[in-house]
Amino acid sequence: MNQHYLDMAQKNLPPMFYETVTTDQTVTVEPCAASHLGFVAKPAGKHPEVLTAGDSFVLDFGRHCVGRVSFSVCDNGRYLDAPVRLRLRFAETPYELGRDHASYHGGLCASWLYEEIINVDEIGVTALPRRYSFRYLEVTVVATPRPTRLFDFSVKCETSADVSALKPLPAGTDPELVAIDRVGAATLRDCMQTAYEDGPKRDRRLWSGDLRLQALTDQVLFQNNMLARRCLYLFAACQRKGKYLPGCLYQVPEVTFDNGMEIPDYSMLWCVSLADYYEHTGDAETVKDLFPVVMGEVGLAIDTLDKNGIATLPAGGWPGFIDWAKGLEHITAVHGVFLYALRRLIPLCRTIGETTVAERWQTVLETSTVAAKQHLYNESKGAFINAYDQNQYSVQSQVWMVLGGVIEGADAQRVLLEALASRDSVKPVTPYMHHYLVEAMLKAGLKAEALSHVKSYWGAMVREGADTFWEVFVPGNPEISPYNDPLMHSFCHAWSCSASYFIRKYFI
Ligand code: RAM
Repeated sequence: MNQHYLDMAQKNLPPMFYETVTTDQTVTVEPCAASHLGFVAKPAGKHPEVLTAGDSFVLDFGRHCVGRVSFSVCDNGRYLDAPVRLRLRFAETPYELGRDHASYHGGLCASWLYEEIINVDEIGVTALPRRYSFRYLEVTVVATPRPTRLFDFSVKCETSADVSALKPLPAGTDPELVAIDRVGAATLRDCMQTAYEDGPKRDRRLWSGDLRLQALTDQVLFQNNMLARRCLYLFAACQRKGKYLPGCLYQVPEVTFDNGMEIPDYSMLWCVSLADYYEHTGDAETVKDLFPVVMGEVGLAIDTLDKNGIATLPAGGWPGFIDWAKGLEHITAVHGVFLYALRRLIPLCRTIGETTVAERWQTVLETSTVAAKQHLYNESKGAFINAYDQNQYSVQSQVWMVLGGVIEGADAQRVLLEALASRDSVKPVTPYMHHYLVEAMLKAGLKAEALSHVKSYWGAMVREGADTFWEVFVPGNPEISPYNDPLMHSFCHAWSCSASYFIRKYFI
């Protein structure tokens, strides 16, 4: 670990902001075939104050919250004759309460699902030690010595986003965009903790691919440059020789990461985040300080180009991420990410006086762009394919070839629109990949299509009642899940917040 980078990360630990949200309102959770996730919440008035064993209610805090919960207990005596035992389930969506946790059949550990049995020993205020990410709280009285009163439920919300910095959209903005932006901002706010977390429910971790979209969107929302700088330094501290940056890291008990994890496209996007950061802040000092890490990451990508000049994927690590679409082949898209990064990093080199590096990378960019046209484009199909794998045809490959600058203008428009319309192509499943689809549309000059995609894709989640944007969303296909069970999904997932970026940067 690089101690200087760790120290810089520590110096940039941002202040936290707190807000208390209280409620006495409840909902009932009901199956609803018309809703995407299959369950809806219906208002059901105030919660009962006096409860006995077996009683249960679902509190609605009225908004998505990330924080610590407290409540009061009393049974009209001066002491509890025996502990009050409660079962608590927290949920970001009605769906998570509609599902019985025992039916969970996914791959990730079930302990991510919020479920607590707590025993209250004394009357007065009970404060729960864990941080939860939720809107709904189901309370069930498992056992109580006498009829018990439960009241004053509150949550102290935590975020490193200064919500007072958030500017309202101009009067007259399309109300649909206002609604999408509001949900985007709530998503980012609740993922902004001591780092940009991917999801405060799960994984509660800093991922470099997510970081890129969070920091970019933060530039148009809360402008927490300190948090962006901290996250750049956290990854820099984790650089290893001969390997790409770990895709994610943990902050506690100390900064650490999984040694087996390297993700080539995420590594390139970490470098792009530094370029984004510089363009927004003009902070050349940070760029110079972190530039050796960029040199190492880009140098590794260049050194491992194959004989055709195409990116190779690390053996043993992740074969690239790109998207969670099942069976997705990565090489063409990863090569596109590499070119995209070079295009952003060459000007960055020049601004800090690294002109020789800039020239060297410019030559690589040119030869690697030609290589992509020669080896990854299929003339008879008129599209990019994964020529190194099974010739898979995907939207993901077209998007990254457009963003990498391999194809431009009317040709770029054609490959994108044809892949989207095709019945044979692999389609994006995450809002993360949809971000890059919209970015590619904008680059190709498809501004009207980009706007209508933001409205139809992110807007569909809003129409489904989302308070925050979801980790995975395929309209009409709620069962799609990288973890083999949507119950594990994070429903406040940072990489989904970037609709706000597009709205504020391009559509108002
Ligand atoms: C998941 C998380 C995270 C993402 C990785 C690749 O575990 O959702 O956001 O970056 O996958």
